[in-house]
Amino acid sequence: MIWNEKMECADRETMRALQLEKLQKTVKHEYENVAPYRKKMDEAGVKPEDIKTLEDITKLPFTTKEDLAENYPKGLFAMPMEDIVRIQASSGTTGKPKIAGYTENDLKMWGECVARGLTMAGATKKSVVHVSYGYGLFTGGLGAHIGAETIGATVIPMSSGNTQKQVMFLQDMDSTILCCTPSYALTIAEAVKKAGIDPKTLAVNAGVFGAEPWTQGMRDKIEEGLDIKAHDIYGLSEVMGPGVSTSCQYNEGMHIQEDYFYPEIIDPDTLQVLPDGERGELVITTIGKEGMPLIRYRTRDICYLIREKCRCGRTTVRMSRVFGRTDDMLIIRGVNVFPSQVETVIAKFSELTINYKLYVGRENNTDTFELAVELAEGLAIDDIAFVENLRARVDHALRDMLGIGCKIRFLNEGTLPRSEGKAVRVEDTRNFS
Ligand code: DLL
Repeated sequence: MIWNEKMECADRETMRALQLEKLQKTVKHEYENVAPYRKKMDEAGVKPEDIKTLEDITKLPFTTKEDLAENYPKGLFAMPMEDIVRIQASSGTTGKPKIAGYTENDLKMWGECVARGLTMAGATKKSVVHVSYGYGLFTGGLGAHIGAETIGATVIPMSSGNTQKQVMFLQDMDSTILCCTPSYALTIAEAVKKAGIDPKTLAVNAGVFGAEPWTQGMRDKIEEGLDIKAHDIYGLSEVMGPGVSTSCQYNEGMHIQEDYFYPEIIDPDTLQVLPDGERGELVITTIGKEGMPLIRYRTRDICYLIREKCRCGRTTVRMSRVFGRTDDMLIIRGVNVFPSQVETVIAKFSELTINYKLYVGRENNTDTFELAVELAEGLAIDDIAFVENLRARVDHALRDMLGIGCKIRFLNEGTLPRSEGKAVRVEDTRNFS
């Protein structure tokens, strides 16, 4: 099923014409109503009338996370407060939260985008959608909620936490679709197992997971642990929330809702637009938002674009999975390391769970790098011969993937704290100031 065939399967020409029209409208709206962005455009010597083709978008200045911080809280709102009907926010990694303001129409658009995504996971009016993303300022809970409501499904607003109760509701309410972070899905899968429940007996058959980077290895574990099909959903608060893109049943990238978001991939150093297929930083221009439109917003998320038509019939451009954020990238002894690379390695070892944590520090002017990871259930940490053999194999695989070595600390299963939202995978105690 496709929620909005007209938009999701539009031919390229129709989509591009619509995008241009909406881009021109957005740029004009932004120029007339958002003083800081008008200033940027004036400084760049570009006026709304200069946007004559979609390619002209590259004439426009970028918007960055710093712009959001500088104009905190409401400086980038493009509508008067009386038209803003909702505020959401995400905890910024640096100081101030990133605030987003929505008009009534923006909420409708959000519902539409998430409805398209949930439909990719098979949701219909008959579905029971169990939402275990956190509710509140975080866009996960209310975002999944508005999408499920738009479809007319039954929504269970669980929010995150109290995992035993999550399991009870999954079982008792015959939930068919689970929405939460991938790391929380894994926590729930573990709890299902611990409760002695065979996942095949649960009604849940699909999951819509996002809000943090995850690997194919993690997906396999979730799909197996809950006996479901796992879909990837992407978004960010300041741009809208979840639903910017979602993966369909073929799981070959996430379909971007292109009639609302115009994507570009840039080289984060040269800021030049990269061709399709090349990995770089995702830049999004919202072309349907009123409350807080963002033009050429640098997400810092690393991915690439796939332009070919998907086997599902949708024609919308897809983005690959997010490999990580430019700011998640660790530079250890001069080598770039993404936590997702470590996760890919760990997932290949059946002797390990996928619960891990990375510790980075500095001793005697050298970076230290340690991986703490749990042994799978039933494996003994005091079996020295086994553990040393495993250590050598994991070490080898990590060196192969990362190009640097890493101290490995094995833990008993169940030792690391379980995630209920976005997992915290890295503790970096180096002081860069
Ligand atoms: O995480 C919105 C969201 C909620 C998306 C629920 C999907 C599901 P923020 O808290 O503002 O918003 O964080 C946005 O999370 O820039 C990415 O770095 C990361 N992220 C979001 N979805 C994915 C995903 C929400 N599917 C930041 N894969 C983004 C990888 C993701 N990273």
